[in-house]
Amino acid sequence: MDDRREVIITGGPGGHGRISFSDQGSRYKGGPDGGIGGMGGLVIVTSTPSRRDFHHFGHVEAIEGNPGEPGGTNGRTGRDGRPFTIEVPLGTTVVERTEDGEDVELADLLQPGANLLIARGGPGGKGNTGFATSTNQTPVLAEVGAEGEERQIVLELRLDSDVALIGAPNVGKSALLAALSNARPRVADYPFTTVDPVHGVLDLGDRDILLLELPGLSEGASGGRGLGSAHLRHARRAQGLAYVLDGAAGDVVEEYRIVHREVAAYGEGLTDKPALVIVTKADLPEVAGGLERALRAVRRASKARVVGVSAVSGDGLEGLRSELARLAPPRERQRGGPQRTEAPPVPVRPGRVVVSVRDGVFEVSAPRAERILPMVDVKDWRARLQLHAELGRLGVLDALEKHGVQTGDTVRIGGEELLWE
Ligand SMILES: Nc1nc2c(ncn2[C@@H]2O[C@H](COP(=O)(O)OP(=O)(O)OP(=O)(O)O)[C@@H](O)[C@H]2O)c(=O)[nH]1
Ligand SMILES: [Mg+2]
Repeated sequence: MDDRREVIITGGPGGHGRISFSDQGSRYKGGPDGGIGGMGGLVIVTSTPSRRDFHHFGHVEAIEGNPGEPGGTNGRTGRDGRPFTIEVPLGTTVVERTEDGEDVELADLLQPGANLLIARGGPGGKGNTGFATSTNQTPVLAEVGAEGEERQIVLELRLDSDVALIGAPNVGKSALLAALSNARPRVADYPFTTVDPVHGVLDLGDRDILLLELPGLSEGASGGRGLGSAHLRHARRAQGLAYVLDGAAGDVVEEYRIVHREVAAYGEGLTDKPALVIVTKADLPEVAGGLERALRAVRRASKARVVGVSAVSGDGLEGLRSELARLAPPRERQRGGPQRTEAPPVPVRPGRVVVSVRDGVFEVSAPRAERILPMVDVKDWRARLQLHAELGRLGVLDALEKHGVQTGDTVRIGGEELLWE
């Protein structure tokens, strides 16, 4: 099951501003009329029952919103980029990994159509109209659109359930699920038969309980090896945990300890959930004999309620049903219409001008200037002059002079290189 993804999500880039004059026939005649670029498109994550996991992402590791359209002539603003929607299965938790490596939960998408605005698009660039001043009636400068918000995102599917069945491989979880519910999972005499979590509905007469069998946990799984502990994410929405132990495996107390240790190592409060322990395969003669003693020992070790059952003979299943009912009392599920949420705005890079000199090259960080440079026609002396004046207004010249820039030096602003004149 493809139940976890790391993706970089970026809002659409803004459209570029336009350089244009009202009298197209003769260059620079008439007033400037180049419009502003459109806003980049939003990126939205929405949950839908039509998706079961994230396999439809394929190999995608980065998702970018639609770009805004460039500004037009006649002062027309470019069209905004259309919102882009990412579909995820119900039960997806959206987590942002911040720059300092912290994980922040942005939303839990449980309802069909619940959505999260995850990345806003960048604003469009100014057209040359925006550079007109009383002394410059023929501006030939414009800006490129700004980048959209960028976030490093972890999408994690956490399946819904009332009770999660947890245990070592091959202990009889699937056989138990089949005996209790409408589910018909594969039961086989080898470990890791169940590779994906399996749902089953247990009908209590007056209500249903949603059971979820997790694939077998193996010792040391939480150490990152194997898939064992990754599946525990699907226990996070459960009200209670049912530990399934193989009565025929020998030391059931040790078996309980191993599984419980894995659950504790996963963390996230799983061990704070109410728990029930089930010792199964009680039909086997070697189990039946010592069953009462085994149940007592596990009760002492786990401090939980403990039942002995057999999926084969059906012994103890009635009692187990009432224990499960008690473990998962009726609860209010989140209801109502689709929820809409918005991720907090990503802080914008401060507009400050910073110059650093490396290997004789003057590196300039100046967000405003960086957006003008790619649009400059360096073969046009007017454009070069106007750029110079604009760099003065933006404080870039002062900063460069402070660092001792001289004619002939290389200056890098954003991705663009200039020979200083
Ligand atoms: N005698 C007896 N055998 C059982 C019982 N429950 C399960 N088994 C047997 O134990 C083996 C494993 O059963 P499964 O239900 O597949 O075990 P599981 O825990 O789901 O295994 P994985 O999905 O591989 O982790 C099978 O051979 C079953 O027939 C039981 O109550 N009594
Ligand atoms: Mg199984």
